[in-house]
Amino acid sequence: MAIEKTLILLKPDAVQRGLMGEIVSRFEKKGLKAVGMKLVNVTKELAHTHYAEHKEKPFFKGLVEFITAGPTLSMVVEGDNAIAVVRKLVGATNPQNADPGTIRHDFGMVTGRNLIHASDSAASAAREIALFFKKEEIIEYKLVHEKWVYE
Ligand code: IDP
Ligand code: MG
Repeated sequence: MAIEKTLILLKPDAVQRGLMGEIVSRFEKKGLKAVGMKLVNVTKELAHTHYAEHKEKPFFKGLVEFITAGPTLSMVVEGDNAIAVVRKLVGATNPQNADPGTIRHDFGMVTGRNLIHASDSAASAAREIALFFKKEEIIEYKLVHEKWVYE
């Protein structure tokens, strides 16, 4: 097993549309463990750092406006191969290309309102978790059902 942690942000559209519970529930039901969770008002500065790889893109200004437009639910989840598992549950960047059953397909219509962010690699996960969470905000604990999720 390769137990990993990954960063998930429920973007302001997900929060405003009342989809937090529905989306968090999907991660819980899958068997992932929430080890960090809080509402964050992403500042312009944090948005620029988090999305630095996109700063030359035409959509960058709109992306920063979107992610700073209201609170995000910021989460760290943990599990076997969690980075790839979460990206699969999230679906393709454009909700119209995302597979049915994924979060972006099931709740989204356009790329600029695609509900959720998830780290795309081990390096991104480490960088993004450190940007959004202090060490003491990550809670290490056992779930009683772990032996029924993993063999
Ligand atoms: P990802 O979130 O699936 O990893 P990225 O290509 O890393 O996708 O883009 C980051 C975010 O930037 C997307 O989730 C989306 O919110 C936004 N974005 C990407 N491409 C576009 C676009 O063409 N128009 C508007 N927003 C975009
Ligand atoms: Mg990305």
